[in-house]
Amino acid sequence: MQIKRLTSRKILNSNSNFTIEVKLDTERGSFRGSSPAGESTSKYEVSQFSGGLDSVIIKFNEFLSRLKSKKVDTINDIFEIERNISQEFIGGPSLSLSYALIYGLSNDLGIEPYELFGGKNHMMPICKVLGGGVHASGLSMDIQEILVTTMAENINESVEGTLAVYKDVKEELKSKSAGFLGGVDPEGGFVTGLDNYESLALVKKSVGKISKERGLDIRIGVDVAASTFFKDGKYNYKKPIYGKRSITREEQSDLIVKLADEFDIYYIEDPVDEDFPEGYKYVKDHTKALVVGDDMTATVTERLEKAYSSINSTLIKPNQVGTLEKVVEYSKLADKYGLIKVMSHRSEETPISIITDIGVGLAAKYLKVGINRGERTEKINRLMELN
Ligand code: 2PG
Ligand code: MG
Repeated sequence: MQIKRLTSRKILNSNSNFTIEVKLDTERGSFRGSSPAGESTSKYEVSQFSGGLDSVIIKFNEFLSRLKSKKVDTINDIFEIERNISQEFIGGPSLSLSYALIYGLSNDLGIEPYELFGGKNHMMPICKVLGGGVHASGLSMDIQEILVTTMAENINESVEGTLAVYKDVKEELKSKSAGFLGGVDPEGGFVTGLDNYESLALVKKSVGKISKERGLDIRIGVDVAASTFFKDGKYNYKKPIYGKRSITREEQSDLIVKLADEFDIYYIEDPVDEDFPEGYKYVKDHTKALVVGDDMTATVTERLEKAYSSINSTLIKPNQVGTLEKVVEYSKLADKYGLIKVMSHRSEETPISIITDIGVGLAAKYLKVGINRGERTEKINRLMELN
């Protein structure tokens, strides 16, 4: 493939903030890549637009114009381009460029984007049902996310079962939760007036009901995103949980183990703050759950080298590190340590479904995504297409 023209411009993301889109023109047509952002970011992830979006776009367009006529024939050629991008563009600009190149190259080669990353591996969805934390502007529970997944082998069956839980939760909220007005957070999770414990109890009830109705093993997951409510050595809950509001790191680790036990939680992301690997390890050693690093690991290999033994699973969010070469390296390192990989959306998404292709190619076991809102459903629809 030969690059005819590359340009970038600003577009809106799904959470009413601007991001960058790169458009690639080749002999065969135009291909677009755009990058997401997160509301609850790790301190270890790259900044998306160093120095502000508008000035970055002006400078990045100069860089892009220098790529004119360049030939890109393999994913390694994309990695080579990434290596020549100056640090100020690593983040939103670099990733948007790489995504546009992936779409252009796969089209040129007559293959699907995931084939540039590996084979057609089986990936299952894990979907958000209730939203809290910063995603709900601090108006709902402290836990950022309650999610649902299934033990089904079939993707459509899993999506249908998850959707049934999502709808059942909505019906329950309509009838039982006075403050519920039907709203969802940026990832499609319902925003309620319930506290952490009540929220888990509500989802557990729907999970039990739908599991029975469908003969399907459905499980609960949480993204505690504990760093978001950790301050000065304490986790500060808005409403008491097991009678406590402000607790230490050790108490938090115990509390999560207790919740995991009571609600049979299968997936636990960021149970404690990002600088407390001992807490992740404690939860891993005292539950049967997947204990998932997100803020602590931030898709950065050096972070994973330090923390791998405290988790059994890791999120992969390409924009946390900003280049596809580093994402592929991270994925290999996760494999080396036998970790389960979870490809993840961000709270501020764009409409492309490329993370589904990357997850399938890299053999992630799960795709963490919303089951409502177009920018999320596009990614699930792509997953179902690859079923
Ligand atoms: C997370 C993500 C996605 P954000 O914390 O895992 O759910 O949220 O993009 O806001 O970091
Ligand atoms: Mg997270």
